[in-house]
Amino acid sequence: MSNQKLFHVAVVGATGAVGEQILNLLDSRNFPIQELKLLSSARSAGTKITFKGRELTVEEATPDSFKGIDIALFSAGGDVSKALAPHAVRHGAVCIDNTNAYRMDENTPLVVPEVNIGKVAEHKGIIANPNCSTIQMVAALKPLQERYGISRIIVSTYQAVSGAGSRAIDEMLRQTKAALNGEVVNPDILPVGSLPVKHQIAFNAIPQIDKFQENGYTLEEMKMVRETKKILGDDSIQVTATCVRIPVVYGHSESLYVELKNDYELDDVKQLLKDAPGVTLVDDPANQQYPLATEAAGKPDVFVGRLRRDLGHERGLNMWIVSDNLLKGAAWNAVQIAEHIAKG
Ligand code: L14
Repeated sequence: MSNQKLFHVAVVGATGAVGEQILNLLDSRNFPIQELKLLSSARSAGTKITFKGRELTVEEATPDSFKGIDIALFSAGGDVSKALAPHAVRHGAVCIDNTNAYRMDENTPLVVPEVNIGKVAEHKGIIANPNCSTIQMVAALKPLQERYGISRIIVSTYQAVSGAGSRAIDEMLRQTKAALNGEVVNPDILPVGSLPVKHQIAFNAIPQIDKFQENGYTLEEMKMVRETKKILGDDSIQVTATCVRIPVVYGHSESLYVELKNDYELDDVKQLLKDAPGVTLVDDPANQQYPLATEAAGKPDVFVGRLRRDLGHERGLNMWIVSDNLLKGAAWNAVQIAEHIAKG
């Protein structure tokens, strides 16, 4: 389309694990770009990145970086979003924020396009991209909520190290090699870079993602609780979560138990999930087919399987949900929102 409007786009956190995927998607989706500005912290400024055959230099993000920008995609951590998104808004940009900074802000829509794209219209400059684990869960739950209603959710996650950034990927690979060589493993980043105590991730499972809160839950677990209610638009849904880091590079997996408000037939649930946008049903136990992180990696969809009724509760349902945490869990969800805005 030759008369399509072209946009001035800024990517904040362009050198990070999510930023890299955002750039890949803007490229492969042929996002209508007039000007692309790559921004980062001072630490990564100066890095060269090639986009559509042109070499771009990453600049340090400052309040003035956003002059003339239409759409700004933030994934450089909550502190950067808190400091700079208001300036981007002041300069007239729409911000799509991948961090935890604005998700629970009442003026900020929290959007998963398959669930609540209509909320984008209510934005006041910032649209929040939900937490990776929450996105894949609500994408699978939305059709069930519409059809049966949801009273309760119990979820345990098995989260990939890439969620904690490219340095956490390096750490996991380095530790794995060291352990296999019989060398000492020196934990350096996980579970939380800014906290003093570190744990080995190679050949391990760490029941801590993000910082602990006063109530004994981690912030990641509380994000799932609060964001799920906000996105599904129902504060009365009971949600409880346990979030665990495992030595997988790409793809979060989740064991989900959901209690529905009305009776269901398993075949109907399967059909609903088969028809749900952005969801792929992989559920064939006879042929040992179910969602796997290795299969989901690099793909945009949310994969659902292992569907089975709770033998002790008629309206209880178990399932296994897997998605690429850097794609649907972050970059793809953000670019979907950007595409919606670009369409006008
Ligand atoms: O709130 O797997 O967006 O470490 C992104 C990284 C949540 C934790 C967020 C991870 C964080 C996630």
